[in-house]
Amino acid sequence: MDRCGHHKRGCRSALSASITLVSALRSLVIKERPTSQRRLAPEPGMKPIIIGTAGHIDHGKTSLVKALTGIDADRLEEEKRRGITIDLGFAHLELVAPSGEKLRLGFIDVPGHERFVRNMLAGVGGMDMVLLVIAADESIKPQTREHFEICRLLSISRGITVITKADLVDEDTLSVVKLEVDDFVRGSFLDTARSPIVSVSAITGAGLDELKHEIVRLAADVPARDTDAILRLPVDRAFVMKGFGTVVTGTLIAGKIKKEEEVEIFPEKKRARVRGLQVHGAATDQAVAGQRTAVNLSGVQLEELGRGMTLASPDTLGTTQRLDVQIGIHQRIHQALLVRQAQGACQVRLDDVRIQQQHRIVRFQRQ
Ligand SMILES: Nc1nc2c(ncn2[C@@H]2O[C@H](COP(=O)(O)OP(=O)(O)OP(=O)(O)O)[C@@H](O)[C@H]2O)c(=O)[nH]1
Ligand SMILES: [Mg+2]
Repeated sequence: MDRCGHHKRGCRSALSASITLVSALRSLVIKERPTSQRRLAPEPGMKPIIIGTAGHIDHGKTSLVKALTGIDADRLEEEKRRGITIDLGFAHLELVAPSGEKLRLGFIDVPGHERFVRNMLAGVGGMDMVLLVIAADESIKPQTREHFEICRLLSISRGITVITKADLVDEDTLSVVKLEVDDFVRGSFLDTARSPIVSVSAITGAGLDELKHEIVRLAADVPARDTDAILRLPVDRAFVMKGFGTVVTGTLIAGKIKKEEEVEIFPEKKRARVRGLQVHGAATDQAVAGQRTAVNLSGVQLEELGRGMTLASPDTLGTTQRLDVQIGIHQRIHQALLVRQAQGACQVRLDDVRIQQQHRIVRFQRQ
């Protein structure tokens, strides 16, 4: 790709704006807790923030999470063997903002490989902010675009663009990549007028402090989640843990969950008891909205659980056969959207992509 010429025009002002922003933020002070304290149960009053990664394969998402938190989010043996992320990975870090507010950052690391985009999709729901990771030696690639569009379609409203592998390129190349990225995110939730571009190296550690400053700055605007609302925990993993039994994990998106309480698993409407709870790997009696939570359940088998289900308080949710669906189309897809009702089935067709359900379209309205 010719990185020069085209991108050199008209981008200086945006670049200088981001430099001004960065210098203004240097006055922030962040206190980091020693590693030995990081597995303690979160203190009450600590603000939970969920941060997701996004970006092309091998652009350094997992390495960045590890450089920030010290935790390797690639937990599967196959991931370690192949050197790629396959499924969602998790890590956490506590920071204290200059205001004294304590932040509990939960990271969700997603795979960049195009074949695992379904797993990426399962991770992005519930994120408070995203780190869009772009490698300095490759710049914008297909899954950079795809993940960015997914974040936009899911209305993620906060994020930071992180240029990784800054140690692999010279200053001139880095500047050109920044200009390309500036152009790419213009007009979006990552526009440099409100979201910075930070360049880092997971190898040398360069830029990591600045990135933490920016995370803390954005975290201040993340609204607190409603801990008094009805408990809802969408399941993103279910597994059996030796000596404990069935465990599900997910981001608690509303309400709170307590040890020993009864929960209902939707849509199966199966009841179970909360035998144990963990937040970021530490045992606790209660988890609140915004926290990454693992729930040890009794009265339910692994086969009855899976990604996509929701844990809630008994009798608080209902299942339905009628949905209002708003279909958003990826900006770069120009093919016509075809929605039709055929033989009692609803068919949504987009070029060669088909979504077919044995349900009926009651009304279709084009906006
Ligand atoms: N030189 C250099 N190498 C890096 C840096 N960050 C990551 N790498 C290397 O790039 C390769 C891919 O890094 P990962 O962190 O696994 O990339 P990823 O984006 O998580 O990859 P997927 O999850 O498979 O999409 C590894 O060999 C890393 O060591 C960096 O800042 N500098
Ligand atoms: Mg990875």
